[in-house]
Amino acid sequence: MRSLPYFFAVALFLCGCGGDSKPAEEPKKAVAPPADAGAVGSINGKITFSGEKPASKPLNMDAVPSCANQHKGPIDPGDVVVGKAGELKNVFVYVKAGLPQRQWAAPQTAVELDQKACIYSPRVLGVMVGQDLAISNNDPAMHNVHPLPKNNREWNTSQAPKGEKLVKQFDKEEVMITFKCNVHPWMRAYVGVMAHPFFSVTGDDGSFQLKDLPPGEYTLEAWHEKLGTQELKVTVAAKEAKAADFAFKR
Ligand SMILES: [Cu+2]
Repeated sequence: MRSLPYFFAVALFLCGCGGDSKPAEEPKKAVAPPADAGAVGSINGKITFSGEKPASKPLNMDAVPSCANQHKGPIDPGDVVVGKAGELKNVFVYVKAGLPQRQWAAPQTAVELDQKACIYSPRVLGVMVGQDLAISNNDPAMHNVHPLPKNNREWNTSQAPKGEKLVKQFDKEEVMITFKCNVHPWMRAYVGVMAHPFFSVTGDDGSFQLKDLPPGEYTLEAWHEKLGTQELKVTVAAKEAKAADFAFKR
């Protein structure tokens, strides 16, 4: 038996009625069908750094005791974080080219960005176009969250100590949007906005993973705030787990 919604849909289609005439919606790209679990592959890699680490000074929060009091000793700016074996943290890795022309649905869950001890955490993160970015202030200090996009709308919003979360979205792709805070000049975060879900940020071990990729020939880009960008061409076959490593040098 046909369901009631089916009949309504047919009736709407036949008469073309739907209330007041609205401007025609822009044609949308087809939504990607659910990935065929048997055909997708993945790219797994490690990002390393070798050479002389770019100089960076400890952060000076002396002017703001409520920030400084939350730290002991020199405050690492966190801009170039390299492990013992050269593992490079906070690299944003994403598929730059090669994906089929589809619209990829953004997750319903928010990506979290925290401000703690007057530092953005995480420092580097990715979010999909239209996905919620939920920004918290866990400090006893007022912050003013201020992204500096080139391709999206700029805004800045004050956030009271331990205040309500700010929930924001970006509507265009952009690699990367720098976030600053109008109150604390040292604060930085970098947000990559992607129209697809194939991106990753390296952690302490320098590794990244891009999962559930349709088979294809891809150009990956690895972005680092101080060390620049690198590209790599990678071909992924069905069910293949491909290795792709980046090596930053100085
Ligand atoms: Cu701040």
